[in-house]
Amino acid sequence: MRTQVAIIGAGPAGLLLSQLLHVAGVSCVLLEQRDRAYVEARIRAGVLEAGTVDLLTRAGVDERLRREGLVHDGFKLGLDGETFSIDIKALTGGSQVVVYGQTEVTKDLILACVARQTPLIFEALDVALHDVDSDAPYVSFTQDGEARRLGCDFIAGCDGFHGVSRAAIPEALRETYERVYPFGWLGILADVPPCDDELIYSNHARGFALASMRSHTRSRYYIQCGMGERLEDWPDTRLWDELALRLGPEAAAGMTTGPAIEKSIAPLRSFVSEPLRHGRLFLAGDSAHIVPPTGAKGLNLAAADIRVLADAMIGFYEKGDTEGLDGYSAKALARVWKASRFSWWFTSLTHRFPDMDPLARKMQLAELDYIRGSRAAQTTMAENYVGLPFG
Ligand code: FAS
Ligand code: PHB
Repeated sequence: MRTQVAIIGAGPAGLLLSQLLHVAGVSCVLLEQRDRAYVEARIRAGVLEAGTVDLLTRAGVDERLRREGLVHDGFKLGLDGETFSIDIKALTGGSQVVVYGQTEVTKDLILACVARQTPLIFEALDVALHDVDSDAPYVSFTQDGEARRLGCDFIAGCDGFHGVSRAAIPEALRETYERVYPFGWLGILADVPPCDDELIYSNHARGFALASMRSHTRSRYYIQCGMGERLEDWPDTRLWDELALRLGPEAAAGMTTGPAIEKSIAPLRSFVSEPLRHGRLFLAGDSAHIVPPTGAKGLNLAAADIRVLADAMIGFYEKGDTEGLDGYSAKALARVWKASRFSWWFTSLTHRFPDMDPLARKMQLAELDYIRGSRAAQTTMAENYVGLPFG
């Protein structure tokens, strides 16, 4: 087998890259270790920046998103049960975000792959990268028990945090930065109407809580939980009660409870691996960086990487231009670090840290109180939340 771009991983990054390349007439093959049902069942992000919607439009997969996505002009911040709004549309001169689950984005992109006959190989096992620093790289893998080889010009490592691509960059050439947070997020998905028409991020003495949604009839909630907590310690009733406490009486009054259709615990970390390129290998998305989900940046940052990488690869094939490829890592990392900073800051502002002393708690409450009364502070928050302009 041979293609122009071998893409490892059929998450949002790999799938989006494949469709942007398809639209530009560049051939690619996607290698995904899991089966389609597993990939389409993953419950993850819920908020799309306008830049991500633009990319999905360019890839020609925005029809259902525009029909079903919920356009939001703002979100709420809660402080021990009292909430105030951050009017992102007014504060950013018109920018909005769209609430549309990553699960749906993935399904739309896979349907486009099928309709356009983009070679998407599910259950591709034992994927390994070879000769990435030569001009003839290739990927080996196993399909239906058969050893296969995929020759290519470039490899896009879109295989997430636990993938194999990042390790194909020699350790001596890699610099990694990591912070593991002393808590996780326990999330619940339920077919009940949301408690508010906006998302609510709540800092409560008992811990952080987030009220989100997937539609007018499907809600997504999270609470901060301890590192060692187990799902079996959190029956639905206990989780609904805790959410009502942490989100406060107003949100609780609007809350409809119901059986979880999904419940999971995710660890939180900040992670960046530099550089994003080695020879003919380019990393994008979670294979290169992880942010705590507080700022709703993970999926959007993956899309932002792909925007730069797709333009660079298309520029190479259309004009023989290598400038975009040579500048990819630095350009993508500039945005990665700013989004990582915002995600770390928003997490620090809203979560209870086990080692937080009384002064640190007072500082946290003072910062929230300052944001409540400052247009300048709210503008800073809003412009990061909607996604910084592309340089
Ligand atoms: P992904 O991890 O989504 O995709 C990588 C793909 O590569 C997977 O399909 C995997 O099976 C495949 N793969 C891995 N190893 C492979 C191998 N060796 N060979 C072949 N294929 C391989 N972001 C937000 O913005 N908001 C959120 O609320 C949010 N919540 C999250 C909750 C959880 C539990 C997690 C884990 C992440 C969350 N994120 C959130 C971040 C998440 O949405 C990621 O940023 C997003 O999935 C990144 O997309 P990809 O880079 O494509 O990586
Ligand atoms: C979600 O709906 O899953 C979601 C929304 C906003 C966030 C994080 C997660 O900041």
